[in-house]
Amino acid sequence: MERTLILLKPDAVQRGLSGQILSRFEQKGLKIAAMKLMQISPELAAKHYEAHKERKFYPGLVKFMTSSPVVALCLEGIDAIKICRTLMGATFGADAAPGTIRGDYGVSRSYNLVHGSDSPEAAAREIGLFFPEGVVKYDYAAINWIYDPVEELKK
Ligand code: 3AN
Repeated sequence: MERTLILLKPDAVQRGLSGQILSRFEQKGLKIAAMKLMQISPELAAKHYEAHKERKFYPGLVKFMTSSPVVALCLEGIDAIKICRTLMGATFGADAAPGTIRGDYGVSRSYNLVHGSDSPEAAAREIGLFFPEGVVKYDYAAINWIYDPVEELKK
């Protein structure tokens, strides 16, 4: 099982799309391992977007991400990182394919609704930043119907 950090960005929350976007991840078969509505501090934004510090768009990105609350999620599943990024679509709504979250709900080159970790290393780092208290451990009732227990869930 792999974990990933997903953020429903301020535009998703303010446009009332949080539920619909979360549904897409849930319906695909990802388990919610942690979830909270939170205001990102400038300090947390700086840590989260450390890799983009020198980019021209960085100040605008931090301003946007700290302007209003986000829904932070830790999602879990086999290949969760890749699956979530496929569901999200290309970075900008204008380029993202129909059927993806960004393709269906947005057109902007700045407001792109959702963040998803792009590697296992980034996921571990980002989950630690947003959920320092840890994730919630529980048995997911659907798991044996999402995956073949013999072929896919065997240890
Ligand atoms: P993705 O979120 O698809 O992995 P990255 O990693 O290339 O995209 O960029 C990180 C974030 O920085 C994006 N989610 C987007 O919000 C923002 N971003 C990237 N490029 C630009 C840009 N040219 N103008 C404004 N924001 C940008």
